[in-house]
Amino acid sequence: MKPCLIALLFLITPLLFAEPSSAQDRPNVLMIAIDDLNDWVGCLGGHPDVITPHFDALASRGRNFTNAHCSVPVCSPSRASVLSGVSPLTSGSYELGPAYETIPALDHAPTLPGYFQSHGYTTISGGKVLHHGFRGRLASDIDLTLPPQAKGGPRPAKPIQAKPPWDWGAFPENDTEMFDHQVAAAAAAELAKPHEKPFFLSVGIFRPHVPMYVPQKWYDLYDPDKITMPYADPADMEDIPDNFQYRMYVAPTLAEIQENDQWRSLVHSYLANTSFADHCLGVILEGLENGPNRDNTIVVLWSDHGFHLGEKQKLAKRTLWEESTRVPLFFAGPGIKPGDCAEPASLLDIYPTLLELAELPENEFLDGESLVPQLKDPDAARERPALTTSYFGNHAVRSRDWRYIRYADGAAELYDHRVDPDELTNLAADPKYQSIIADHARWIPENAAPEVKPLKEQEPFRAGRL
Ligand SMILES: [Ca+2]
Ligand SMILES: [Ca+2]
Repeated sequence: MKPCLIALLFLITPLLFAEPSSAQDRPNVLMIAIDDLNDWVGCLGGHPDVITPHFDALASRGRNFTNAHCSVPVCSPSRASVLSGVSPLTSGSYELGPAYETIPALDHAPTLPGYFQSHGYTTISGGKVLHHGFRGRLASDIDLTLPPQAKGGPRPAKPIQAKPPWDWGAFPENDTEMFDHQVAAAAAAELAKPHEKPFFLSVGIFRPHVPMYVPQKWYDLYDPDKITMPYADPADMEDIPDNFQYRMYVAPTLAEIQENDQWRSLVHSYLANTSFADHCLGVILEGLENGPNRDNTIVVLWSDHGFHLGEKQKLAKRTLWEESTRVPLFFAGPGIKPGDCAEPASLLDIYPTLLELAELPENEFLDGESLVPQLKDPDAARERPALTTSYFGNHAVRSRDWRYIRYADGAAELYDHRVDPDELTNLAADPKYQSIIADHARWIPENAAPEVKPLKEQEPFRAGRL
């Protein structure tokens, strides 16, 4: 090469790579995904009895987004939206079934780890991050997959309470037998090591997802006779449209659980499983704390959606109420000062936020909006509410103070969270709130993508499996 060309290359190279720092100087990312965890976390105040010291410690050393919501209240589409940054309203993925790599709108949308990898990061992943895993054309997005490769086990030889997956109880004997504990320990070992390149480590904890099996010691944290039961007065249902009732076909109904006198035991189990998930978080964070990456790692923790434990006569997910949409969302790490933020946030915002924190360029697919202004100042206002969609055409719009729900048939609900955090009084029919409704309704999309149907081989996911 001629000397003048070399000189020219030296001149233009910094322009070609207009990113402000070299890959070597970029922060690591630790992304922790919890499965089916609602706001029953100490620092979110969703349940007065829950014991979650590690969630609370992480939230208090970073930004706790107390008004964060999923874009779809069910596993696979929620996770596909977080990992692609693409809204279900763009992708058409509203239900269990279509895997990331089978959704046409995501054909060229890089996964979050894949995008970091293409900018010089080592990618490590373990446990349930994408619902169907990083497979097919996504397999190369992950450099190192952590053991164990199976999810959610082990399971007892015989059901304890009910038919799996809707079973729960004390099993196995020790934490170290739990797959979640094993993946947490493997992640901790990676976090405790020096790495040559910056890393993007994603780890998924399966509990409190059903079947809710955890060792007895987690049940022993709670006295089942003294735990606070969710508010589930049938009268709460009188002021809401009934068009969403028939959808809840996967989980048992509250009435069935109550007939079998199992409701208290189920709530006890969810608390125990949540405390076990908290234990796994503690294992992961201890690895980070004791290693060389502590001061240069951004931590983001989220759950894929919430969970009903009897509120509005419901168990599980898929509704457009607070129990189903609200999730923990914390960011911690270099430059992030502690404090709560009550502005609405969506899990879709994780992707653009991490890109901005790591000083990587945005890509063209992202539907969310960076939360960096709120990481700098928790009082920085956000105009955009959090939008949640469940099945095609049903939407919830959550602003700082209000939840507005509109179903495909036009039926609506409106709740004032300043005075009604449990969403007991539907104000949608009251003429004095019509301007509030109009202000929220303008966020409901006119042209949501039609639903992507699952591939034939994925039909079992629609047949009632969680
Ligand atoms: Ca889930
Ligand atoms: Ca009501």
